[in-house]
Order: sequence, then C-alpha cells, then structure tokens
Amino acid sequence: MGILEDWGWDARWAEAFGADAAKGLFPARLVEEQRGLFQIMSAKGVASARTTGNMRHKAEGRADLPAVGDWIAAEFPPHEKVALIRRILPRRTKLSRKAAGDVMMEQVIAANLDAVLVMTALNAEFNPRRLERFLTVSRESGAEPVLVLNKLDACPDAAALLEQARSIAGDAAVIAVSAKTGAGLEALNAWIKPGRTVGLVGSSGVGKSTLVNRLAGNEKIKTAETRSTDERGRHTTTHRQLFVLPGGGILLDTPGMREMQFWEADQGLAKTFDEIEALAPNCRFKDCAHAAEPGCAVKAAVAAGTVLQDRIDAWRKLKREASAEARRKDPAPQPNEKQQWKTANKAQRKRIKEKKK
Ligand SMILES: Nc1nc2c(ncn2[C@@H]2O[C@H](COP(=O)(O)OP(=O)(O)OP(=O)(O)O)[C@@H](O)[C@H]2O)c(=O)[nH]1
Ligand SMILES: [Mg+2]
Ligand SMILES: [Zn+2]
Repeated sequence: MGILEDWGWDARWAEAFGADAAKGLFPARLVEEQRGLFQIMSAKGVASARTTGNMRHKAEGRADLPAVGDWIAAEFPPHEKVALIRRILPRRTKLSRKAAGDVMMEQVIAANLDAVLVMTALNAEFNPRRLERFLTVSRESGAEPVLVLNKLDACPDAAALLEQARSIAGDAAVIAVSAKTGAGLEALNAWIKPGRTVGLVGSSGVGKSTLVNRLAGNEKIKTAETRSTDERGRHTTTHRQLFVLPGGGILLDTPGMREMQFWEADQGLAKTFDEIEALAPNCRFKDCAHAAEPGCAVKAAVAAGTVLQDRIDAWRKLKREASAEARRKDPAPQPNEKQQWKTANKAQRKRIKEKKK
C-alpha cells in the first residue's frame, strides 16, 4: 500500500480526482489545520499548503474553503515550497457546526470522516443532554456515531451510567474504555481499520488525545490533567490533526469543543430522537409539539412508561434551537455578516503572507 492509501485514498477518490492529473495537479489530503495554515500529505510526503486567491475570492463562506480531512488537488508553483490548493474533491461526509459568535456561518470541523467517536468520561463530565447534541451533529454529518465512555478505570460503578448512555444512543454503539489502562479498547477495532477515518469529539479533558496516544503507541500529543474540582479540561489540544496508526486506520484529534451549535440538524435530530419521531404520526395533530395537545401519542407513551419525559424536553429544546437557526439562515446573509467574513478572510491572507516570509 502506498502513502495515499494509508491516509484513506481509494478508487472512488481516484475517480473524483480524475482529469486533474492531466493539468499537472497531484492529489493530497489535508491532515492538519492551525489558524488557517494547512499541512497536506501527498505521495511526495508532508508539505505546507495554502488556498489560491481565486478560491478565497469565490468562497461564499468558510465551508467552501478546505477543512481537515479534505482530499484536494494541489500543485507546487515554480520555486515555491508551499503547495497551492486548487480544488477540494466533493466531500463524502461533513461534520459541521455553526461558527462561534453572532455570524450565521457554517464551520466544517472535519471532512470525510467514516465514524465519529463521541467521547465523554465516566465522571461529573457525563451529561446525556450534551451527548444527544453531539450525536445529532455526528449523525447529520453522514458518518457513523459511536458513544465512547472513557475513564472506566476511575469509575467504581459504571453500570448505571452505561445504562443511561444506552437509553439515549439509539442505533449507535456504546463502548466503555480506559485510554489510560487500555481496557475495552479492542471494541474500537470495528471502526478503526486501515483506510478508514475516525474523528474524536467531546469536551475538553475527556481523554481524546490520551486515546490517540494510546492507540498510536506513543506520547506524541500533549495531554493535561483535568481540574480536580469539576473534572473540566484545560483545552490542551488547540488544533485538528489526523494521525495514521501503526496497525492502519486514521484518527482525527480535535480540541475540546465548548460550543456545538447546530448548522443543519433535521436528519440528525430525527435519528437521535427516533422513538419520538416514530410515534409522532400517531398524534391527532400533524404539528403536535407533544406538550398539552389532546390525542398525543408521545404523551401517551410517557404515561405508559415507554418514553422518558426528559427525552421529550431535550428533543423540544433542540428542535426549537434548530428551527431558530434555520430562520436566521433564511433570507440571504445580512450585509454585516458578509463584512465580517471579508474581515476574517483578510486576516487569514495576512497570516499566510507572514508564514511565507
Ligand atoms: N483515570 C483516567 N484518566 C484519563 C483517562 N484518559 C485520559 N485521562 C486523563 O485525563 C486528562 C485529560 O486528557 P486529555 O487526553 O488531555 O483530554 P482531551 O480530551 O484531549 O482534552 P483537550 O485536548 O483539552 O480537548 C489527562 O490527565 C489524562 O491523563 C482514563 O482512561 N482514565
Ligand atoms: Mg486533547
Ligand atoms: Zn404529540
């Protein structure tokens, strides 16, 4: 197997790359991003890369620019060591959230993930409502979600939390592990396979980088103790990076995310709350909010004890959030949003210029 295959290249990507080879371009994967500066991996090895002015000019938002995990067509301009990214091959999956702040803009956290490990720790960090949000975003991406409960070694009674996790996981597998001792990690082999890309997401301090180090068999990535008072992490990882494991398989480490606001969520919500969505057609009213309406099948299920009230409350809250975001997206971006994007774009160009010096 060549380098590109180690990083996930296959016949379908070769087909998508297609005629770009005739234009003197080469295929590469974006393996690292730090504040708009990219590292790519190609058959020639690792190189720094930047976007072309044309790509930045045409981009209507950040989502049109490369993200970690993207396959791209690139070239080295004469006498330059920094590669130029000419084209992004169509993404198979896309893990997105709404960019932080007031701007209504999509931020692609990672592209072309096959699976997303939604990670939490079996301690005060464990929060079903947060997990539902992460599961929704992961499902919306098109990748397969897996719920990973870490720090099994430090949890005297994991059974109750495992049970709770299973009750909200739907069709996602729930796996308890210890990145520290290695307990339970073999169960992840069903997803971590040669050529497959698996992303890790979750709050700071749950042990994402520790898990990557453990599976890679080294201590390449820095990790740090959580605060003993509340188990919160210290935002140790600050950028996204792909790693190839010695036994094959590609892992994406990400910084702990404080915010995971929805960009698109309809499909993700339908799958995450499938027990509610499945009952909804039986409600008397088509637009039933499963609150005080008569003839509500979901409320009847709560009364019968087959659906938890907590789940309805969570579903309603996330639904409301998703439709509020959808309303803000439509109509077209406000002039001031466009201006903010331009300013951000300019700052990035400046950073790239500085890097080139
Ligand atoms: N007891 C125990 N501690 C763990 C385990 N996994 C990670 N830790 C510890 O948890 C702390 C945080 O781990 P990190 O790997 O830095 O967490 P992270 O999710 O990468 O955090 P950010 O990079 O800030 O998002 C470190 O002190 C780890 O040693 C585990 O399975 N058991
Ligand atoms: Mg980390
Ligand atoms: Zn109803």
